[in-house]
Amino acid sequence: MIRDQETLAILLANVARFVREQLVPNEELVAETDEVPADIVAQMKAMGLFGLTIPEAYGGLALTMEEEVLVVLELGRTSPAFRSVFGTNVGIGSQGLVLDGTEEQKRKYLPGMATGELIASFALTEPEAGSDAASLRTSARREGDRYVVNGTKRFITNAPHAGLFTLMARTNSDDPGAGGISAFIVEAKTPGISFGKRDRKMGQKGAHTCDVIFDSCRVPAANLIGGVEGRGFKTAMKVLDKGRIHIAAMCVAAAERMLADALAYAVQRKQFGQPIAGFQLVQAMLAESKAEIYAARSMVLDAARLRDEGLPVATEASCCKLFASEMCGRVADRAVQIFGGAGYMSEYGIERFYRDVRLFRIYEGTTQIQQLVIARNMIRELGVPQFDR
Ligand code: COS
Repeated sequence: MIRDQETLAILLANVARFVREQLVPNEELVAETDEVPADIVAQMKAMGLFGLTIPEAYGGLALTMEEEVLVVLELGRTSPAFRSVFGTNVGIGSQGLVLDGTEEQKRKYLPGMATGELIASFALTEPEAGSDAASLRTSARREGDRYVVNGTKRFITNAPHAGLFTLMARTNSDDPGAGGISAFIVEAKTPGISFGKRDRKMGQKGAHTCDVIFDSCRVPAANLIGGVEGRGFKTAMKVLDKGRIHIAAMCVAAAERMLADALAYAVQRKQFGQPIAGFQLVQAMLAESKAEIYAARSMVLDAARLRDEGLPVATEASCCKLFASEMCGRVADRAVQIFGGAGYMSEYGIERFYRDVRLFRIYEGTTQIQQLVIARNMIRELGVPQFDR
């Protein structure tokens, strides 16, 4: 739902200019140094990017899902690592609190997240609990006015920079499933938290992940999100519904960028006496990519509008993430193909995108998890008794 077309247009134009003038020229530097320069992070803060989705009352821009998607469609036209700097504050790191936190919790933590002073990470995945998130083992045992947390979280985006974690941990050891899980806000400086070394990854240099280890870490009971035990898994799933639409928009934007680069290359690169864009087999790759991007863009905007209307969008979010991330992978593959030998060479940049976008099919739920969510929801909607749990 777009609230004010004029203000949104200014924001989108500013973001597009920032991407074009500041981010794109620094893509290679970030890939080489594995760091986003501090002055770029400072500009992101000044533009309010850390607080895109945080309610205005806590200092954010309170974008609707549709507005957020439109911003991401601009932001994503560069290396995905740039978005990661503030991505967890906009999405998975903050939204548990926004959706289910108490007023007091929001007042304490959201303003810092909105300015970017506090980096928020989402700590769900564990060494033995990836796709099967409900099987997580990190425990939070109540002792007086504290919970004692023990366990290890894995591949946690922005953990090396985090000021706090939205942590999912098991408060009820008698319930091994989703119902035994609670969500907490845990400050990164809490004694008992330590960090693994930074993971070395296939791509997305400049975006950092690592293990987070909780060893008898004592978290105030006041930091139980919403103040109620056993709701953490649902909080995580709701956060991921939103996150999956956001990531799908990232996929569309990255695919648009790769296609633009491939098209620009195809019209200047000559073989057999003419630009390769004149050959129908190359045109087929361009056209397939264009059509698929258009389909994904339409899906993402539709799902965003449905969410803004307050409708449940778990199925649509998974459809978007499934289709857009797979589409992005196909476009990346075709873009490398259109570049030919140059596509394999680092200096042309397209192989870097090819590696960077591979993650889209994996994080915030693999393609296979999206398929499972969609099909299970379809079957449930039928209400056939033998499929009832
Ligand atoms: N919104 C609100 N509630 C939801 C929900 C959603 N989108 N999805 C599930 N729930 C609820 C269910 O309704 C159920 O509650 P009840 O028992 O009260 O009915 C509870 O959560 C458990 O759901 P379910 O039984 O579907 O859980 P499963 O363990 O069978 O499977 C999947 C859940 C596989 C879908 C989940 O674990 C998942 O998404 N895994 C991928 C995790 C992921 O994306 N990780 C990426 C890393 S984080 S960046």
